[in-house]
Amino acid sequence: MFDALSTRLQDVFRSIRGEGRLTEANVEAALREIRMALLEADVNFKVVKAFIDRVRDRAMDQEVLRSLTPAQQVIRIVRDEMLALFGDAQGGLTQTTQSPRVIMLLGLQGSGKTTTAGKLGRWLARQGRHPLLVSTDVRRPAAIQQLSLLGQKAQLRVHDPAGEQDPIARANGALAEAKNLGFDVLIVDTAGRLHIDDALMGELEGIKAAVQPADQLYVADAMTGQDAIKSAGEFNRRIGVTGVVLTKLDGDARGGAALSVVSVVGVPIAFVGSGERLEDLEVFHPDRVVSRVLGMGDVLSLIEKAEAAIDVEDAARLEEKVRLDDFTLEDFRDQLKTIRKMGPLESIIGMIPGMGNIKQLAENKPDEKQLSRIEAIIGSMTQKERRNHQLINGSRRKRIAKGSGATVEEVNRLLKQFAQMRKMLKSLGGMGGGGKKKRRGAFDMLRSLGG
Ligand SMILES: Nc1nc2c(ncn2[C@@H]2O[C@H](COP(=O)(O)OP(=O)(O)OP(=O)(O)O)[C@@H](O)[C@H]2O)c(=O)[nH]1
Ligand SMILES: [Mg+2]
Repeated sequence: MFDALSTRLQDVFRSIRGEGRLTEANVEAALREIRMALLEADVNFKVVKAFIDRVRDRAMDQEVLRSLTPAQQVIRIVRDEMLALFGDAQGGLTQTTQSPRVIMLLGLQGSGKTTTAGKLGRWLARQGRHPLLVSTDVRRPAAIQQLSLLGQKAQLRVHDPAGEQDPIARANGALAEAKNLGFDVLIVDTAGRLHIDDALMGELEGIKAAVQPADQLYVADAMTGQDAIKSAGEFNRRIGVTGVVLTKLDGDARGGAALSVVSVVGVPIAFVGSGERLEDLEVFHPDRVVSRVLGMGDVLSLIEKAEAAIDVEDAARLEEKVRLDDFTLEDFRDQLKTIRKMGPLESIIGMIPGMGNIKQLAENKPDEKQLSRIEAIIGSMTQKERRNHQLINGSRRKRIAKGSGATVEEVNRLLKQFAQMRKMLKSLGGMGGGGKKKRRGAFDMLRSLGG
């Protein structure tokens, strides 16, 4: 989402790094470029002006200009000020002792409220919480059913008294059920409107008064940019908003909305949604986003994704196999599956520092289709072959190629890659000497990418 902004800012930084000494004119030129980049990324113009003024104030200091590393200092100032745009608040839910904790989702039509309800439920369940979901959207005919389907998919309980058409009664009923059955979170989905209208506000006020949510999350479609933020302000004035969920950041939203929310609305970004799937929800971490925008990679998010996808016991078993030189094509296939669970390769590559803006990577990146082909080839091997790749001679290669619709060259290439990977894993495993302490070696490897 921040690709264009990120590329432009990195160009500016590269050009000032190229100057041995920085003059006021250099800095002013860089600031002009940064200003344009932010405006083009759809950051609110008032926010941009205040931001540039603050950076200029600090960067024009003679101490900065005459220091030995003026460019680095300017870059650090930009980074600090960008972080300051997000205030002190971190993402996630508010602190509360309320039990059950009630989370109410608000927002315009189609912004992603219902989807976010399902995602949040899954996210909470994964942390050992017991969420109950309820829809109060009695306006759109299929809305209640949509939440029930999502609940089924995420294996979450949805409160749905058949025939109950009063939003407040539905919310009250859900709260009572949560208390009776021991659910510790209640997620209340609400109806959306195309525009803010008094009927909707009245309804939301009623629900709020009935269930008294600890979190009132405003769900905003990032693709609508500044408009989304304007309505967030209106909802905040009339109902109250504790945090914003920015959805659809996977699309071609320019991301500027994210940099403007706190300054314009005065509430933190709690979560971001980056896809239609239930797992496409992340707690918002300002520092990571800023690092990403400024091209410092987003290794922490990458590690979290890896940790969510990789089972620790599996990882330990795998390391043991590598150590014993017992890593087979079957394991190789499992690894591919794990990588694919982490999401589209593009988004993973984008998080690795220094990789985000390598242009030719776009052409050379291993694509999803290739991965499916590899899986197909391994799939048409016999179990014996998968467990002992050395068995796979010429005639077996031909048979495997035929069975998977691949060419013999493709099979050869795969076997060669596998042999290389095996060797690489072996040498990596060898360095640590194995043993229990190196259990999470794969994560350490990812971590080391950041440092
Ligand atoms: N690409 C993408 N699509 C999303 C995301 N979040 C939601 N959507 C899609 O946006 C559409 C609308 O989502 P809903 O969750 O139904 O939105 P809503 O706010 O509940 O809509 P109403 O109930 O009609 O007000 C659906 O097609 C979702 O799949 C996201 O983060 N990325
Ligand atoms: Mg909905």
